[in-house]
Amino acid sequence: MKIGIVCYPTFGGSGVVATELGKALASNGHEIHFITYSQPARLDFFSENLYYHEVAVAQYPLFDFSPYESALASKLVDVVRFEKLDLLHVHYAIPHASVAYLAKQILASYGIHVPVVTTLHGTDITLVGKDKSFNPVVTFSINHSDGVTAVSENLREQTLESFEITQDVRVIPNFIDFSRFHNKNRSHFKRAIAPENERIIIHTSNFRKVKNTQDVIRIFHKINEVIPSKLLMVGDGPERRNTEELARQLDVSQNVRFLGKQDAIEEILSVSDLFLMPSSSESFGLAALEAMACHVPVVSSNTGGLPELNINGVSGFLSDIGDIDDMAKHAIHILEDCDRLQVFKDAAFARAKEFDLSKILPLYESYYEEVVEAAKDKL
Ligand code: GMT
Repeated sequence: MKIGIVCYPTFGGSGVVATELGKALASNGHEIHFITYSQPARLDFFSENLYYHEVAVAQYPLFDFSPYESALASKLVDVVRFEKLDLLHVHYAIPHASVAYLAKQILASYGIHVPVVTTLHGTDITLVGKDKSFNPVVTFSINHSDGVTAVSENLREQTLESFEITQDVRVIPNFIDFSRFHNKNRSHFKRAIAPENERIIIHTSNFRKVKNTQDVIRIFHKINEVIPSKLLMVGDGPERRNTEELARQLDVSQNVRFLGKQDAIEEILSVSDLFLMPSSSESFGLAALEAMACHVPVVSSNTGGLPELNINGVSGFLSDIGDIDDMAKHAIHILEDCDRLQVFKDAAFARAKEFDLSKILPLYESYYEEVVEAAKDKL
């Protein structure tokens, strides 16, 4: 199949899922065309089946806001027409689903009918999409997509509750590529970070408010009172400054390292003993799945789709949002005993195996076929 993929090309989860999906589809023989405003962060290798089309937005003194949507729609029309695509798969509803709808209408005027699949990733529904200023457009473009997927059952339910949806929403969860994410022996790195063999705790995110990065510091502060430990904070974003400040106030900075954005996240996960994810909203929790694939158990909040990934008492623990004491208690329980820690590590890995790319990729492929066939019947 010839598939166009539209996504945010950043380190965010939706862009990562879109890029990894495109790479996997290309390896399976599909021709994949990424259409984005810059090269996706993880689109870092050459494959004969992968194409990248950059969306350039014209600047003009009249524009206070550059008309990205118009530029993207025009690019989609151009790529679909000249590359003869069979399907467009857009990730993150805003603005990609409505732009795809516009492109589809323009293409129809040329006698070209291309079905559109929209994947909902989380904040496009749970935070941004609910805003009155976007709601009618999000509702319309979901209802006028030829196929809609959500990354968890919880996100599907939230979509149906928050919008007047007349369309089926298929759940296809996030996935993990074990050829990249697996436990690597990095003992030299572990020794450098934890010279006294302290436990290594990790958090990775884009440091947005929903990630509750200050709670990570508060939880670590409690753990560190009982268990010799180090905390690695990976990523960057708006909350980083406040989070660093709190680490200083609580006098734990000597045991906390802010590593900034890192490409080889699997290397850092491989030396870690516990992943903290106290988010106030999380449709799936891809970062937690990446940790579990590297044998790292997860102490998380119980929000959104997290209970569908992290099995309470097995791959880690779930607590109410903001319940720092409970999260610290669970973390200490996992970390204080070597044998118990190993049991949790094995269980986290076993759970991650259920989201192996090889299991999830066929779900997308068969969904694409279903959508393309149904669209042909409608003509
Ligand atoms: O949460 C992020 O850091 C990025 C965000 C995004 O929209 O790119 O991730 C969302 O999509 C991921 C992939 O489907 C999910 O695993 C994340 O849980 C989800 N984030 C939220 O819902 C807050």
